[in-house]
Amino acid sequence: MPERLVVNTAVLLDGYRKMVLVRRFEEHAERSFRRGKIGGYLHLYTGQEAVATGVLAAAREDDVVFTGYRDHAHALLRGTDPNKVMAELYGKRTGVCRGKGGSMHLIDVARAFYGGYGIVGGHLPLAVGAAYALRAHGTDRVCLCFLGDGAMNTGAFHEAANLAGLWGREGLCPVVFIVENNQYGMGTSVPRASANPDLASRFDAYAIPRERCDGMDLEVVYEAARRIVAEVRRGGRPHAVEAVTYRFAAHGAADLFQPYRTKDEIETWRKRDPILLAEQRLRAAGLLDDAQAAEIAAWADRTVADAAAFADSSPPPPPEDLLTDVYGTPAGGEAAPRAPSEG
Ligand SMILES: Cc1ncc(C[n+]2csc(CCOP(=O)(O)OP(=O)(O)O)c2C)c(N)n1
Ligand SMILES: [Mg+2]
Repeated sequence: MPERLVVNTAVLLDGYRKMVLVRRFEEHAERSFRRGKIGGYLHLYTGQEAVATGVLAAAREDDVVFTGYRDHAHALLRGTDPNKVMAELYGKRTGVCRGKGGSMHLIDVARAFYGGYGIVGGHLPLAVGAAYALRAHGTDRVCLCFLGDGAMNTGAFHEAANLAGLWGREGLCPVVFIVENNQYGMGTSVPRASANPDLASRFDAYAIPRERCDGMDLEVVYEAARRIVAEVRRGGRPHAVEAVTYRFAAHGAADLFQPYRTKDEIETWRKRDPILLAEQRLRAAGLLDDAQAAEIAAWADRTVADAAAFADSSPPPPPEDLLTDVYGTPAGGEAAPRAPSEG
């Protein structure tokens, strides 16, 4: 039983509810993928819930968020309607990207959620550029940039981290890098892929302050994020946190046999399931009983069932939408290319 006191009742209880919703959402998404309702790729967040939940609870609504392709939770936690997230996975017109982004490319600009990227590390330069723009435009908004352990081995990471460190000297790069170290990049463990597996320390090369936290513990993540976000907002300088976590799910829905890890390893991490930890702590503090836990589970199941029904009954995008929302129309520039059918 965890000995720590509950540091923030509202955050822990609200975060617990949200983590249960994310877990149920992902479980349903996997079933739908197996039944052929979701095409393409599907990467689940199961096991990592405390990271995005804790960090985003510490952010302001107008702070901007970037992540990779394991992005369903980030969209849900940002407040995107679960119906629209599910419909996007189903490739339907009612999806948050009108059915043309899919699981890996969720974007909800109205909630300052800028995606959702399938190219590993591809979002890092964008996030750093966005952070610079936020400061250059005189705002005090910060950019929250989630990335995987694998993304740290891409060239884009080093370019982005270098510019963040450089611009940060002038207080012009308010970005928080949140490394979700879930121990694997596809089937390759961190020690097999990284010359220096101490991921947090790799930010030293770019003069970016860094730390590591327990990514399975919602309160620990929240407390770290609250302090870091406040500091980054104040100083306009980047900061990195490596959240040590684990994905219980396969890499993607096509990763069936997982020969790269043992059942024992998964079971060991499951003892620190972030939802279990939060639940134990809430119960120990007298903040949750069986009836409330059942009510939360039922609410999550209902929300997910409604989202699935909405997605199921929604139409796919019509063929004439093929090229809409693909290219922008630059101010004063040429219009977007027309669809072939338009001649
Ligand atoms: C540039 C690029 N290289 C390779 C891939 C193939 N790929 C997809 S996921 C992945 C692993 C990424 O691992 P990590 O960043 O740790 O994220 P996680 O899947 O653990 O969330 C790779 C190599 C890709 N999508 N993009
Ligand atoms: Mg990883």
